[in-house]
Amino acid sequence: NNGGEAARPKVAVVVFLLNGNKVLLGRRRSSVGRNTFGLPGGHLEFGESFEECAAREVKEETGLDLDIHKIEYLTATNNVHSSPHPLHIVTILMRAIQADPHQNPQNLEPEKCEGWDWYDWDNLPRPLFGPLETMAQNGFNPFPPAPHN
Ligand code: 8DG
Ligand code: MG
Ligand code: MG
Repeated sequence: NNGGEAARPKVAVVVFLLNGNKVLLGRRRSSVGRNTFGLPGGHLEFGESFEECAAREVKEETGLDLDIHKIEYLTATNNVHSSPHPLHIVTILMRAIQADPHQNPQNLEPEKCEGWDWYDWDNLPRPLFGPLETMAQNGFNPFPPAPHN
């Protein structure tokens, strides 16, 4: 399914994993967005909820366990990529926190990622993956509003 007559959009679920004022990012080795910094996440599997997919992909890619009661839907994007091959992907963006904030991310899919690290939202690494750069430029912020006193 590479964009021919019968191609259909795909669904991805990606995760803003928050730790204090930091977010987890890794430099991509996948062909789409190679060398850019992206979020953990991947394709929705048949029968999965967004939350299940978020927890599964984060576990597969980083070894980190999410607090399943604190995985939240934030927004969705609809992106058509033409290179390196045609790809139409609807991406569901979730927010999550770790079950154990002291767990360290592991690079469990090194063929797809150079490694995971925490970055300040106000000092993001560049280049960001295109759809994420667009969101950042549009003023999107994945952090919950500060509680007022
Ligand atoms: P899978 O085989 O594990 O299911 O997929 P993956 O290899 O982990 O897929 P991915 O490229 O990491 O993510 C799937 C798609 O999600 C990707 O092709 C484009 C879309 N996507 C966005 N924004 C982001 C982002 O910030 N990070 C990631 N990883 N994917 C994103 O639209
Ligand atoms: Mg992935
Ligand atoms: Mg994956």
